[in-house]
Amino acid sequence: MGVGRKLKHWIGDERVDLARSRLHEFAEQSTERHLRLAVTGLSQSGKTIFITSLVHHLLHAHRSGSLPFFEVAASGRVVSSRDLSTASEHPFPLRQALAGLSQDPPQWPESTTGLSEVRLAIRYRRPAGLRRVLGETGTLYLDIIDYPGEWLLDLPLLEMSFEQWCEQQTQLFAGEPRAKVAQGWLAQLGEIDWTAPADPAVLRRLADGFASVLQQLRTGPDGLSLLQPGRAVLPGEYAGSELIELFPLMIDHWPSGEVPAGSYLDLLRSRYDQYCEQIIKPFYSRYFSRFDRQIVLVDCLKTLNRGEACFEDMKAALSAILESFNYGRSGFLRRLFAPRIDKVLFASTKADHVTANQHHNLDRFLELIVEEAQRNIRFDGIETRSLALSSIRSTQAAQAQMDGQVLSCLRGISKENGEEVALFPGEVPTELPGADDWNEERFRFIDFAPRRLPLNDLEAKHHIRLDQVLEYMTGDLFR
Ligand SMILES: Nc1nc2c(ncn2[C@@H]2O[C@H](COP(=O)(O)OP(=O)(O)O)[C@@H](O)[C@H]2O)c(=O)[nH]1
Ligand SMILES: [Mg+2]
Repeated sequence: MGVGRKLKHWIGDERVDLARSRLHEFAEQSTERHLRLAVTGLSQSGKTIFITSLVHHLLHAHRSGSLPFFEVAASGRVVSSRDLSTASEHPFPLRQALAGLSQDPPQWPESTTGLSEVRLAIRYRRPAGLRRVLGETGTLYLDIIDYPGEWLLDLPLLEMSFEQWCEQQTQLFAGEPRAKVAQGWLAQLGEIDWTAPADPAVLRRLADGFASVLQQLRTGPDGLSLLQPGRAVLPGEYAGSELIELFPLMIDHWPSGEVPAGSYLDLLRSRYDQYCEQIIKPFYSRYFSRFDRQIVLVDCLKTLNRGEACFEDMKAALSAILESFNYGRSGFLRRLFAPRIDKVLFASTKADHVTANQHHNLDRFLELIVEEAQRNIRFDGIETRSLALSSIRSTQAAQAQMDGQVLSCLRGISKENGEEVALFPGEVPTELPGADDWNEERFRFIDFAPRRLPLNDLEAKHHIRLDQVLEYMTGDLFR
């Protein structure tokens, strides 16, 4: 403003004065930019590894050439970057993850269960044309937030009463594999008089039982994802809290008439309301509403391996998750806060599990799964695309001869037994599989042990397309 005032006296022209002072203000504002980039996905989709590798490559972007499609890095405009995560309330375990991945033999990091964040400051030189107006350099403050996709599965509860939720879950648990896994637990529900005065210890036992049913469904052979309440699966900061001792009442005969105060049913119903008010809503208003852009990670290959039940369930879970970005439909999201996310990237992780000629199929396959959600998101004015990537490329291309033909194969170390394997993992379908496509032999995408991620001297071959992710999500801000 000071400069503007002086100019006014000197030039004596109101209009010039105004234009100059605006420019000056703009220049001041634009030396610093902030971006809150959220990363989510169901558990094991690859969030921790993705963030670890992305941040590692970013922190080396000023001197390694590992990000050829990330323009600010490739053109040598990154001056330096700093990790400011210690200032955060929930720091992301970057150092531990890197230590494991860079040791010999390298190890995948432990799985994480809550929300955490990395804070980076990236100092960059502006493109030549903008330097004169905006100054030589600028700083982007980049927060990357990791949170479980499972928590987004709770959003629909906000629009349902406890009774409606119970009815919906009863239908869901009538199907396999849920019915079989929950059988014993469901029988316990039948033994209780739900109108009798509640004993909190009994409710706790049942809630623990339900949480372990959900865990079994998640880790069992079908690897289910559509599990509620999300905090019973991944409690985060609510571990051990009474607030998450909640389960759907799935009984044949719902008690009729007035619900006596202090009864089991009364207590369970008020737990449900508390869960909505004290856990779901605060998550959206405190965290979700402050995200600027979102990356959703999906492990498409796992679901193809595990078969139809896993695949269909993941598809349903994913569309439930994507409701959180569908502001048009979710009117109550708008009532909670003013939406601010302007870009959503869907990424199919672990692309190193397939040969390079299948990456395009993997892009396409993910697109098919999220097609409808993407259409709705675009309608709301949000930019979106899908992409296959690998955070830590752990396989190498190889070739094999079979019946006189040359086949593209992969070589890597098996995660399960640590032995070197060479295999032809199969093709990624370019259409959603129908009931006939699920035969045992079709897909063989095995898990690999990580290839060592060096602490220095990073190269483009250590990942697949992380640079494209960075360019799409942040490229426009390095001006
Ligand atoms: N081959 C390969 N495996 C990966 C990659 N990213 C993740 N994984 C595998 O996926 C598992 C889960 O990843 P993690 O990041 O912990 O998932 P999260 O639960 O979403 O945080 C890891 O233990 C690895 O086995 C990758 O880029 N390549
Ligand atoms: Mg994790």
